[in-house]
Amino acid sequence: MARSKITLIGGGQIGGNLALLAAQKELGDVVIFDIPQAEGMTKGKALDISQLLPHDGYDTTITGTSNYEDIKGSDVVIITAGIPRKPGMNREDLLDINLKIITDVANNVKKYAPGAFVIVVSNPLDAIVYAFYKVSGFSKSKVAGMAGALDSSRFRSFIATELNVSVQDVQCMVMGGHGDTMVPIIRSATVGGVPVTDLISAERLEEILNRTRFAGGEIVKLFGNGSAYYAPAQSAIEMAESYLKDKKRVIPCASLCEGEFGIDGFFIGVPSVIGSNGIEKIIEFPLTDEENQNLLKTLEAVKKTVAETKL
Ligand code: A3D
Repeated sequence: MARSKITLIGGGQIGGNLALLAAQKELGDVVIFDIPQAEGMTKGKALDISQLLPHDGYDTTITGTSNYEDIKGSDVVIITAGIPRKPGMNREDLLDINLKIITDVANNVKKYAPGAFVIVVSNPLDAIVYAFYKVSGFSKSKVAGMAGALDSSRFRSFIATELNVSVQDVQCMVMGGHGDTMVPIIRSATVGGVPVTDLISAERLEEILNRTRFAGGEIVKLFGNGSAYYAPAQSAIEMAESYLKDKKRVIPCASLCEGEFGIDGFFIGVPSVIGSNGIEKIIEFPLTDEENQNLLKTLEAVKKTVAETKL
């Protein structure tokens, strides 16, 4: 069987880590694409990663390029092209620049990789994934935004640290937009099957939730020049892997809702089944009144940023 082809549009901090993870998981051959000014960097990263593969015997080819022809026939395209946040910026501050970039990227992905499953990571996520969908004309099942996977894993890591238990046994789902209005579904959070609400006080849980809401900003402040990249890369790879291996994992990601949870025409974080047909299904379930209200709040925030795209 021929190897799959994974294209990374944007070879910066997340892009480089995506290449490493895709290679180490042997998901397929990897192409790192970036603008001509950054072509040397993509080629350098490709060489550097290629040279670590013999240690554990990963068989994959990694190339760097600034020529869109090289992305032809990609099975998966992960987009991180754009600029990240600096201290004092919120995700919405990135809209103008990243919107121009995603328009160019969407036109080229449409031309050279029309059959790919596309995972958008660039911020402001909910608006940029919407813009990609509108400009590319891809079917809704082939476009998803990575956010909920990261927000959920942040929450899971904080809970595991709090209780000194394995992260593997902590489950939780975060819905909604990628931003301060994200909606963690606390009643779905469990530790080894035990509801987290039986293990952690309501006050302490609220503190952990707040830390989750601002976890991206916490890292932006510490870095001083850029945003998180290890965990975002891992989260996007989880989505790509589920698609390429038809795992049908249930991952919270920004999927186009058309009536689900009462939302129509917007990408928003919802539990989604990812298999070889892309976003195969959104798992809908009844929300409590409070969760519903919080989801509506997040929808308002998403609508506002999407309106600014004028698409
Ligand atoms: P960075 O290291 O700056 O990499 C971005 C890369 O995009 C750079 O190498 C640029 O040269 C490249 N680029 C710019 N314009 C184009 C273009 N037209 N075509 C192709 N490549 C281009 O940033 P990063 O990797 O740290 O972050 C990338 C994006 O992900 C930013 O928008 C972040 O805000 C976003 N991000 C999202 C999350 C989510 O959870 C959604 C988390 C962390 C970062």
